[in-house]
Amino acid sequence: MATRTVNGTCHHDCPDTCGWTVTVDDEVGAAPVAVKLRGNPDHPYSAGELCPKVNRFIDRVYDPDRVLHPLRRVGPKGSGEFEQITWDEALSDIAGRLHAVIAEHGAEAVLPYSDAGNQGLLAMMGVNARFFAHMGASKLLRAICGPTVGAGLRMTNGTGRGMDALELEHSKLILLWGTNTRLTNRHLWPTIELARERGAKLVVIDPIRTLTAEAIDEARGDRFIQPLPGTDIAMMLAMMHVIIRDRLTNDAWIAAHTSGYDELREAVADWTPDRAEAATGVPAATIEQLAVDYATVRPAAIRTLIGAEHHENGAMFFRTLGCLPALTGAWAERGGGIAKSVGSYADALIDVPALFRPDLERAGGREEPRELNMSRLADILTEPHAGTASGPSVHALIVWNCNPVATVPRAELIRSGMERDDLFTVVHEQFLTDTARYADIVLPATTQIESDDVVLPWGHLWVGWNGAAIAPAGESCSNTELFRRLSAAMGYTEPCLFDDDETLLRDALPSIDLDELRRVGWVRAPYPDDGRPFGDGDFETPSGRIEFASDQLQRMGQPRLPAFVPPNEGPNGDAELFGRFPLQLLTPKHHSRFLNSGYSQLPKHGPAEGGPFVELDATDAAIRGLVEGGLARVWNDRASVEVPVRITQRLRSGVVAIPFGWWSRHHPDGKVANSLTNDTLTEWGGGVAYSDTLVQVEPVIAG
Ligand SMILES: Nc1nc2c(c(=O)[nH]1)N[C@H]1C(S)=C(S)[C@@H](COP(=O)(O)OP(=O)(O)OC[C@H]3O[C@@H](n4cnc5c(=O)[nH]c(N)nc54)[C@H](O)[C@@H]3O)O[C@H]1N2
Ligand SMILES: Nc1nc2c(c(=O)[nH]1)N[C@H]1C(S)=C(S)[C@@H](COP(=O)(O)OP(=O)(O)OC[C@H]3O[C@@H](n4cnc5c(=O)[nH]c(N)nc54)[C@H](O)[C@@H]3O)O[C@H]1N2
Ligand code: SF4
Ligand SMILES: [Mo]
Repeated sequence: MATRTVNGTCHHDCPDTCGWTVTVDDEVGAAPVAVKLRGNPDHPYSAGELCPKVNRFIDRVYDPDRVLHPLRRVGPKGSGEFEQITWDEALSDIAGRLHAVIAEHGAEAVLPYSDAGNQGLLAMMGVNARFFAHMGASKLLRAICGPTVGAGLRMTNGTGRGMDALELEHSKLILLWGTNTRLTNRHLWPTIELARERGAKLVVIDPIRTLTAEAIDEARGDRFIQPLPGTDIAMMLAMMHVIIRDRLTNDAWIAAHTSGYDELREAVADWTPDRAEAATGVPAATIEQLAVDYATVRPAAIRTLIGAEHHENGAMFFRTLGCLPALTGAWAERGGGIAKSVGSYADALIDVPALFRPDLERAGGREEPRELNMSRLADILTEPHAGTASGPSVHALIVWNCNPVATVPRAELIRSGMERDDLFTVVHEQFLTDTARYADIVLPATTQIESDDVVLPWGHLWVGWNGAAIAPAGESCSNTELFRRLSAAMGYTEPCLFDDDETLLRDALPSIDLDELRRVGWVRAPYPDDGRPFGDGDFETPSGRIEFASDQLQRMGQPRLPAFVPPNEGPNGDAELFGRFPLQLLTPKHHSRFLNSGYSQLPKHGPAEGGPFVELDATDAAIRGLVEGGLARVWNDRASVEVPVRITQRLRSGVVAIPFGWWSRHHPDGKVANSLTNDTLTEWGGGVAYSDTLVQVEPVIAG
């Protein structure tokens, strides 16, 4: 066997952006075959380990269910009945339909719809932005994951920037706040263990006793804190109350680097731990202790990702969180501050105008097209003019890099929108996902080992090269190649729509030596040498200081100071709704073999995880006559979902959970967790509150 190895980088929407090595069998006369994919032991972050999702990636590449040819729908939308067609037929069908939609309704009736299914630079940002800008199509606000964290912190710090999470090795207190590190960010765990070996204490704050919470060792001073979902802001306000009351503030740092401190002090004066206990369900004494530890054990770091942004008050969560290190001056110390996504460090390497070519959008004096929020797909497809004050209904949907029917709130309404006869849908996919089943045309997509790319990470700083190890499987093509083909089929002649991958990468990343990157495999995005993102004490707010009081927020009609506004769809919101639906539903990432909805269909992944279920605590179950393993109906005004019951000690009474990531076909009644979830947007930042969902649960009586 003649084999060679090719280095690559995992493309998944995952903080770890691991380095891998693919072994390819080049047997003479046959097409090269990938025979092995393993973690690259030299990778500076992942160091040779992958994860239960990707360890079997080769099986995914060669899975018999992969879409390998263009398909045209022959049955009703959603039926999954397709016939194989040629690329030429597919492209001419698509171009014909798009031209007709544009002629009748205008280009804004076309909606590009994608997310980070492949977060390679080419795969996510390649020709697609130029193609749709040239067309004048509606724009998509991709804010279902992450932007709200930055938008919240920006109101306090002037930037979404934070610590490199590897700096946690220097911390003596680590708060894992709304992140399930051992499941979602497993390659950071060794750093946390290293800090613990050096004496760091760990606090996990999560409404679910997660896999990460299980690592808590109370004997060594660690703690698990379990607030009710959407209530953490009350706990932060009480922490600030205690820190100020007990004079644990760093007054010199506050005087030098912050503004609005007097107003903040007044705002938290009546936020006693008792009051926060009533809002959060966390004992006042626990909050007192957390506040004292946070202010006195140094350096103290808060690690967070995106779990807490998915609430109606998701932006304010991060705005308020940002005030904690400012009170104690934690940013001054190495290992102190907030570690969140570090995507902005690598993103700063992108020449944005060169890559996205926003000038195309306004070509010929055109107005900038409207922007539609991806989280409101249900409305967008079912209400005319939804999501914006003006503009046509959407009549063409081009989907790639995501599976919205399983991953976006109000799945049942999305389905009914996708069934519309006057909607033309194209899906570029590797598999016939819940979304692809609704397509008029399905186009086959390559996997990560079938094309070159550069992956910009958001969980660490190592930008990774991805080399194509094998040729595209079947007739599949990469995302950039797709948009070059569509450009030609549409008859477009703008030259930049036809840039090849190498040109795109060189233009997009002018400061990176691509040949060197290809040779070494990775390059580190610039980050301060002393480990402190704000070591100079400068902040990019209008005042140049951390803003406890924010004029900007006031102008936006938001509270000027950190404030706890309970979610409307929650125990302290709409009382009538809560009366009918008294349980808070979380739909978290739960399975170690799943990455969002991208793996549940595979034979070594879905079956090994069992199936979907609803988890609830023994008291909530007993009141309702629910028994372990029995079928339950979980419902609200949006949908009703049937799933088996799992009685658990992971949740407090009043909170239930259904894992997200399963497809329609895995659910007994075909309805996924997101059928139930809330698509209310966060107060600012454009995020979505799928974790503020109220439901009721009852047994399904057979017969
Ligand atoms: N195995 C696996 N790993 C993954 C993924 C996957 O699907 N599977 N998905 C990847 C993606 S796309 C992302 S963005 C990252 C996300 O990484 P994380 O942000 O770590 O993951 P989430 O599960 O979204 O949210 C983390 C935790 O937030 C908690 N949470 C929800 N509401 C609240 C609240 O009000 N307060 C507090 N304190 N906590 C709350 C949830 O219970 C959950 O345990 O993970 C990535 N990694
Ligand atoms: N209820 C609930 N809903 C959630 C979440 C939750 O925790 N709970 N998490 C949210 C979060 S954080 C996120 S990021 C979103 C994720 O939502 P999605 O972005 O929809 O994520 P996936 O389900 O992984 O779908 C990615 C798809 O891209 C395809 N794909 C992979 N590589 C390529 C490629 O190169 N080209 C093309 N064309 N396709 C490719 C995969 O086959 C897969 O079907 O879901 C969100 N929705
Ligand atoms: S999914 Fe995440 S943990 Fe798994 S290999 Fe990819 S980057 Fe690493
Ligand atoms: Mo995400």
